[in-house]
Amino acid sequence: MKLQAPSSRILKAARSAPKYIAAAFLIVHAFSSSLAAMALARPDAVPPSILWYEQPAETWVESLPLGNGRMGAMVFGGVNEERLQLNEESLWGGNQFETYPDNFRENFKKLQEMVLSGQANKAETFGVEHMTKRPTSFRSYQTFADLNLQFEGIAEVSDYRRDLNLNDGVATVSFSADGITYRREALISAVDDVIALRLTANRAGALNFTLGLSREKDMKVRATESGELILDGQIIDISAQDGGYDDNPGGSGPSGEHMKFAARLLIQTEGGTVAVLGDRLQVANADEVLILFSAATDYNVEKLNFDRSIDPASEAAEKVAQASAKPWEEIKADHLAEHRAMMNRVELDLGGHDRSAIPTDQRLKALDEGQADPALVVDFFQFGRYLLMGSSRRPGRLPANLQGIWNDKIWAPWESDYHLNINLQMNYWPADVTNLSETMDSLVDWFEPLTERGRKSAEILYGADGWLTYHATNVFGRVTGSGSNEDSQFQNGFLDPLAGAWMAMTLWRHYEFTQDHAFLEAKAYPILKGAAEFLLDYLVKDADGYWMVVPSTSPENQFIDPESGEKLRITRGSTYHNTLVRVVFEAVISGSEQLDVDPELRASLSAALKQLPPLRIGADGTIQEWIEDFEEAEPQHRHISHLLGLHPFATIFEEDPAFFQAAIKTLEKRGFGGDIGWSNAKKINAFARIRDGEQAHYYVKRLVDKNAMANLMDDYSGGHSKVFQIEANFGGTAGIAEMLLQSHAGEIDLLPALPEAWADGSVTGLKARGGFVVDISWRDGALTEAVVHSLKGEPCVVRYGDSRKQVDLAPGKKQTIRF
Ligand code: FUC
Repeated sequence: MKLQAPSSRILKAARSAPKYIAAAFLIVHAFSSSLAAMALARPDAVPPSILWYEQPAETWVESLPLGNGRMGAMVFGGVNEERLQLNEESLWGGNQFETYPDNFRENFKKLQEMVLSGQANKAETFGVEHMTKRPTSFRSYQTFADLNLQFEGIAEVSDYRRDLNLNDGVATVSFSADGITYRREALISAVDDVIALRLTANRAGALNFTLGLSREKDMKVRATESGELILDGQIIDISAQDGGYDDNPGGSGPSGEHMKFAARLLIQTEGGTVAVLGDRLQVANADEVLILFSAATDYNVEKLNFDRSIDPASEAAEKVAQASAKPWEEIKADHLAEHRAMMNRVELDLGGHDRSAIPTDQRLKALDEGQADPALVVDFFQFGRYLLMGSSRRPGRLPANLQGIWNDKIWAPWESDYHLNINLQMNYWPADVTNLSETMDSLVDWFEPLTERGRKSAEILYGADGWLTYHATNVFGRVTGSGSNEDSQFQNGFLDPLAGAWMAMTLWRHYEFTQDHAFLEAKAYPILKGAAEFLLDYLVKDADGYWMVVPSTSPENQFIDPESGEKLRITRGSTYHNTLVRVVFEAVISGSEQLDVDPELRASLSAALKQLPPLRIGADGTIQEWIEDFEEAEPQHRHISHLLGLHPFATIFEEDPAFFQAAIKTLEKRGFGGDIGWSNAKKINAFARIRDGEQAHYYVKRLVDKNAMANLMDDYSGGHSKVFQIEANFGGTAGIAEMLLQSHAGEIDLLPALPEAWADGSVTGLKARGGFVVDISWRDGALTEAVVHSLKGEPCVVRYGDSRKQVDLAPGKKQTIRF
């Protein structure tokens, strides 16, 4: 049996490393920012990534995102009407509740027997009928409000420009009219936790507008003489029977008076006047204006629930009051310093011509018409990093959801929830490799209490130890199966109690990158251990003596049942589930060794590992998705869950050519898979692991060209649906990094999948497992040199093609390597 990364050279070394202490953590972090500063000081630094347009956004998917991890804004840049659509990370409809189907344990046993005795079609019908319960789903993440500025009579506009500087985190709109040049700058500061909008004009007294906050429901707003807008609200959920809207046919939970929320806005002007105009403010003849806004709810992540001891109004008011004591220049300077310190850690140059003088939407169009534009790929890469910072970072305490933090609807597609059968995992693929490790903090803040709730679920539903969570969950920590109706609740939900275990592996990878033993001990290991304990109880021995997941499924894909000819999902021991059991057990074994704890558990897991069903190759030469060589109902299905062992895990690898070749065939057979953004992103990563730069690049182009909308956010379905889903942005960014640097196989692997289109280039600041930061430059498709910076003093092997070099560096030291 092959072990995954824990058996690698990097991690073998890590096992003998001394326990990590908090002081060392601070030193390493200080050091990594000094590395970032070094990278910035390069004389040939590439220009900043700027998305820019010659016209205002007409639709939401053209507007430009700002985010500080807790609040988000989409800036439209209209001339006579400026709109900022606003979000706060925790504002959800609904409340905390679970749906436990009646007699679940009893019925579960019956279901297992049906599956084990080959009655899959009967089992599926039985499950949908007897192991589901209404309400099958939950309510949605909601838009917070709109900030609207209404100007009058600005006409004959020239020199219009709207841009988003990713390196600054500032959106700017500027134009001239009637001899006056107007300028608006918007940012969301993580330092002051406010949204700041600064308006100027180059003629005194030229700023005249009204200003208001609006929301479809559940709030009131009041303007005050001192230039404030006071917004107070509480989400009132009305049941479908009473005429309320419900997006889910299976129901979305109780009605009632739910989350409280509030916002405070303060306007400060130089010159002119501010007056109350109904529920709006009216600014007349001002020279300069600064608008400060902050929003809050009574949500408490530690409780995964409302907390009526929190007063959102005073939280929002306090943030605005504190920021208002600072001049704009200071707010902006503090924001720039904080934002750039994270954003500028990675510089990427993929060669090609400088096309930054062409607006982004025109560059996208030219790309579609066949114009090469590697620099636009760089913008897309950096935009993914920007979005992750904007939606998963302190002061935020929640992970990036299906839309990060940006949603303009009261009921978003898929509730904009946390989806754990690919989406939330993909959100965090770029976190460590693109040097944004602290974006993991907000994920962990939410995930840890979720696993506590999942313990109750494991006990009630299966009488099992440990914890579980299913494929869809929310800010209230939902840990019972969810789906839009009974069918989905069973098929996507209850059939996949391993979705949370997959997510837990994200914490393990974070540990592999950071080598942060304190994190391993306090967070990753206890969570993974709970996942393994659940799995030990959940597995059953089949007639062949294998430990099996029964029932099992492969996310959202169906096979043709050879008995009944029906399309089914229910089976035993899918490759997806078998892979997850394997990697979780291996991680817990490795973690327990490194922490020197739980020898008995380690022994049980090691014994179970030897009796997991083997990976199988089907008659057509592809990796089998199911334990039997079933015919796939949809051979090009968007999910490729049977290749988790290729990526993100490493149980299918080059040195095992039979499975490696089968993985290639599997990818070829899947083909486009409907051109879903995240599926294309997944294929970039998979082909990068195959070391096939051309195929990986093909999917990069597909993603940027077909799936990215005018603002570079991902269109879920091939550029036509205009439904934003964020994970393809994140998966694409991670995939581009994966083409340039890999470290899953115990080595630092340089340029493993470099395509011809990126013949000359460089990247600085990517991270590798084992505690390394790596800079790489290349020319004519060949490595010129790499610089390896060691953060933790672990030994490592650096690979380029088939050549390898051993590198031993003390913490804080670096070495230039040429092959
Ligand atoms: C998974 C995917 C869908 C969609 C949804 C939010 O269920 O299969 O394509 O991305 O998540």
